[in-house]
This record gives sequence, structure tokens and C-alpha cells, in this order.
Amino acid sequence: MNTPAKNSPLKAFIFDVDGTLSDTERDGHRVAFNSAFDEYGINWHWSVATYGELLAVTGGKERMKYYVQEFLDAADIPENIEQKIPELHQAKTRHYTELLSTGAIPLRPGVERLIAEARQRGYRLAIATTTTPENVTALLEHTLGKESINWFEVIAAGDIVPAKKPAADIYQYALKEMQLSASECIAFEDSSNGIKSSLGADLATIITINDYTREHDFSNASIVLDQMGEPDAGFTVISGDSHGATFLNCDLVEELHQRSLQD
Ligand code: XBP
Ligand code: MG
Repeated sequence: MNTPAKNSPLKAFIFDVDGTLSDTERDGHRVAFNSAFDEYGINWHWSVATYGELLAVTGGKERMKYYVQEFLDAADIPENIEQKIPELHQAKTRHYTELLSTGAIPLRPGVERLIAEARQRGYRLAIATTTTPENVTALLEHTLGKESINWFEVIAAGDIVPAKKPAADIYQYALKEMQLSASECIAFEDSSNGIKSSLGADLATIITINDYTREHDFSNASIVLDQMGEPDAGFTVISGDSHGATFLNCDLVEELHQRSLQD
């Protein structure tokens, strides 16, 4: 195994999951929420557009509460819905992990390649996400294979911290578990809640946008890309300097991290 570039203080890559590793929201989480509502005889249906608005709030249980509070008229609120939300959310997780097990939700372009390269260079890997832990392991298992779960020394997820993104807690938790300082790591995110969280933990952050997040404010990102890209199908740079690279590899990650220390 190679070791990270000797003159680079970068030691670990910390990945968000939803929207960053995979486009899970529209065709994964949203569909699973709707299946859970059907299962429980609740006549809610979250359209692609409505779900975009609901993504303002991270965490599935928190998102359902937000929907009840902000989107429903008082007369339409099902009785005792607050108490039913944990159970509804468990059903949603079951539907979501079943969907993942069909292989319906692939990784985004360049993710598998970058992770492989990072491992080869000896970088430590972690995950910081608001989603439920079993969703993360199901995604890894059905995309990179079951053994890939062990490639990530910390999977910081869901209710492990009380305050979800945009709070910095989940990244701070991952840093603490790895006993690394923020300047030794770099984060990969896709959303404004995500970058608020990573920047709140003082982490340099690389953004790959998606359809739900392309209008978000990423002004303090190290770079904003449409995707990580592959050697034969590169990224488009939305903002920042790719230093001549056409796809996101470890050399560019190291360069961006180095620059973040100089800023
Ligand atoms: C992801 C989320 C999660 C998922 C749903 O945000 O907000 O809530 O949408 O997962 P991020 P759960 O990518 O910023 O971590 O239903 O398991 O919460
Ligand atoms: Mg995300």
C-alpha cells in the first residue's frame, strides 16, 4: 500500500452519503417514504418537487414532522401522527433497504474509482451522514460489496448525535473517533446543509452537486463540480480551480486540501 504524499498533512477522506456517494433522494428515500405512507394507509404522496422542499430538513423522522407542521392544514393531520412517526420511519427504512438490495441505486460517477485510489494511497476513510446507519451499510453492500463496510473506520450516521446537519456535530464526532484534527481531513458533500456542517467542523469541502442542490450556496467550498467524473467522462467545474484536472483524483484532492491550509 502506498502512503499519502509525505509533504501532505492530509490523512483522511470523510464522505457524506445521500447525494454525494449516490443519488439516493429522489428515486430512493422519496419512494420509500411514499411506500411507508401507503403501507400505513396514510394518504400522503411526496412528489419530486415537494420532496425538494422537504430536503430543507435533514433526517427522515425530522422531515416527516416538518411536513406535518408546514405542509398540512390542521384538519388533514392524522390523529396521533407524532407518536406514529418512529414506526413509520422504521417502515420507510425497510422499504429503502429493500430497494437498495435490488441494485436500483448505483454510486455516482467516479465514486468507486476515487475510493479505490484513496485506499491504495493509504488514506483513512470515514462517513458522516444524517441517514440511518443501516441505510449506509445497505448502500455499501449492494454497490461496493459487503467487505467495503470495513474500509470505513468510522460510519457516523443518524441519531448517533442529537443535532443533525447543518449542525457540525456529526463531522466532529467522526473526527473525534478517528483522533484527527480537521486540518488532516477533507469532506465530500452535495448540499448546503452538508457544507454548513462540514465547514462548521472546519473541514475543507469538495462539492459535487445534484439536481436538488445545484442552486445551493457553496461559496466557501474548495471546489464545486457537477460530479467526480471519470478519465473518459470528466467533470464540469461549476466554481473553483481544478488545476488542469478533468476528473477528481487523489492528486486534485491533495492540491485542494493544501490550498485550503493556505487560505
Ligand atoms: C440525508 C438526509 C437523510 C435522508 C433520509 O442528508 O437528510 O435524512 O434523506 O434518511 P445528508 P433517513 O446527505 O446531508 O446526510 O430517513 O434515514 O433519516
Ligand atoms: Mg448529502
